[in-house]
Amino acid sequence: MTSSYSADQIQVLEGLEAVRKRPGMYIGSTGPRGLHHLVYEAVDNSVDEALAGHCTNIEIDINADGSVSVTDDGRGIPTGIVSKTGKSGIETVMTVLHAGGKFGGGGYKVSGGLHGVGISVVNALSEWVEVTVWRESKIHTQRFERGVPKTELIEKPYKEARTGTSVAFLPDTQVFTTGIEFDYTTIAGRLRELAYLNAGVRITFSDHRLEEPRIETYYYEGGIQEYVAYMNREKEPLHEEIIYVQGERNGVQLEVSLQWCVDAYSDNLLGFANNIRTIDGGTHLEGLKAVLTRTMNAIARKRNKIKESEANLGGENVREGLTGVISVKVPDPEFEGQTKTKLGNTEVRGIVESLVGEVLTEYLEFRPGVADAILEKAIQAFKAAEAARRARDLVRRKSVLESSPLPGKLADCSSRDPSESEIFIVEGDSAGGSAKQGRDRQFQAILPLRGKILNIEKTDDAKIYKNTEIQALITALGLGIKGEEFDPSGLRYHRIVIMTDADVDGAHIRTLLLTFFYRYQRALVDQGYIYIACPTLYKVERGRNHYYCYSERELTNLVRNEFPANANYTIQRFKGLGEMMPTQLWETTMNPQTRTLKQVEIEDAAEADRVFTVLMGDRVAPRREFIETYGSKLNLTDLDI
Ligand code: 0RA
Repeated sequence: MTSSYSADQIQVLEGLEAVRKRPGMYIGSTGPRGLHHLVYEAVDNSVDEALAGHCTNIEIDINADGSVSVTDDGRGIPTGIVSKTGKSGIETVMTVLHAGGKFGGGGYKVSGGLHGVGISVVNALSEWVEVTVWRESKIHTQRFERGVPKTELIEKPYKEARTGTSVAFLPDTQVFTTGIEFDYTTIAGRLRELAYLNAGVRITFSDHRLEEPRIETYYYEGGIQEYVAYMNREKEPLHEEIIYVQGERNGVQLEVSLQWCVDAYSDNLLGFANNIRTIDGGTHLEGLKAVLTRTMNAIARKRNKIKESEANLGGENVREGLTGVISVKVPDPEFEGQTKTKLGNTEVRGIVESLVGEVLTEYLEFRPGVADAILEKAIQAFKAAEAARRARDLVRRKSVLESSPLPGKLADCSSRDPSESEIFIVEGDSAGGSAKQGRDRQFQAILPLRGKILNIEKTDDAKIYKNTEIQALITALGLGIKGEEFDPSGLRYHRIVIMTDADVDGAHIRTLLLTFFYRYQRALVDQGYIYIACPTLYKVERGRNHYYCYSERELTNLVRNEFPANANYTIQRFKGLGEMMPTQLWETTMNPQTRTLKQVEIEDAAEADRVFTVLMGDRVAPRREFIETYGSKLNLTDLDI
């Protein structure tokens, strides 16, 4: 029979031969994904018929033999001869690549399958296909095997007033290397999605491979509005009514539905183009995001939710907690990217922006409560993002801190060996002066602090870093970022000595510094780097001898036990470190041979934590309670340490 083939027919056969030779080019793969594409391709043809307004029911059956039938109640594939191919419409649709949209009612093929290949590809890759068309009171059937017609188009009278198409096919085991078994859940998922995307189309799915067939129907009158409601079913909506936009411009059909939720923080926007899920996004999603940001900022300013001087809300702030579906139907879709799941048509962006912008603005103008609820959520998201950004900046500043010059008021030691170096943190400039003159500059550094340092317990991180005294501390000591893992190699001194006056103010400053070390870099305390200097309270002179006493008791003991009863002596009480001569300060407080240093230890970490919070935190009541309970048993110094 080969000799009777027309040129057209030869082309047709070559077309389907090409599909069989390189199936991956047409259906993506010859694995399970490609196998399931056959079903979707067949269903898409019926969905197109539904979208053209001619079909309301689509039935998908996995038959007992593993074949699949897709049946609709549309107009039925035309049966008359197509002049271009010289064959019936049915045979043309089944054997000519991309024949789907080339003849008939002039409408475009919207669904088009992932690769827009048409049902002839299903035919090419199936062991057999049987097409049944009910049309003009007749039933038409034709059988194909591996793309080749095996029967003529057979027509018989049909009494019932039925129209429609049924395509049954058994995938070719020669093509699908991983088998031809269909997965119920995979198909069900796609069919449900299609039902949501095409409101009013009833899709019935049955699996007859089981003794008891499994049958499910997907039918959503509300379309993508119901889709959003379904996705948000477990969440608390910020506004009851789902926002819905529908329109058409320049042949592009658009549908959008949106609902924000209270407790959701990420955005969940699904994009579809011609019923295909555009996983990689594209111009429709870009347009939607842009118009959402622009519209919500415009409303925010109009409703005085953000002031003139303030920055715009970011897109991701506006979309926080948003669930949305955008579905566009484009006459000539361009799918881009590796997986062809990104919509490329540039005209779509502007169409989405203008249609959604108009409708959303008006919708929210009439529902100020909804507008405010969405804006409030977005503003909260904005603030949270700001806080997060600040925190990140602080981390970035780490390098700035590390490389920033040592504070001018630091009198550093000559040694560069941290293990032998010590730093005295001194209260006030005058004490600082004495300490600088009295120290052994080889291994002792002095950092005078002006006034009281910030209470870190009551301050957010941003303020901590802005404080000049704390900046000086951080850079002088070579500390890292607050709370980050402690790196002792950066530490410039292995003895950090707090040297404050032996009075109430001195005790307070000491407490503030301890709180700082404990909260900023707890390891400094835990690993024993922190010391407290014990300045002398009294100088006792008797003849050519002098003595230093660190407490009242020491003074009493000295005078009572060491001196004869009639001894002449003078007692000098130091009010502050600044009153001491540099040599006195050295001898009494700084000279490793004669001084007393207390190393700060934390015995009960949890308790220490609580005490710092109670004593240095914001809440007055627990602090009062603590002092009332323990105050009488402790002296102020104990309390402060
Ligand atoms: C081309 C033209 C017409 C309908 C169809 C194709 C059609 C194809 C499929 C595939 C599965 N179901 C289908 N339903 C319809 C329009 C024919 C006319 O104008 O009557």
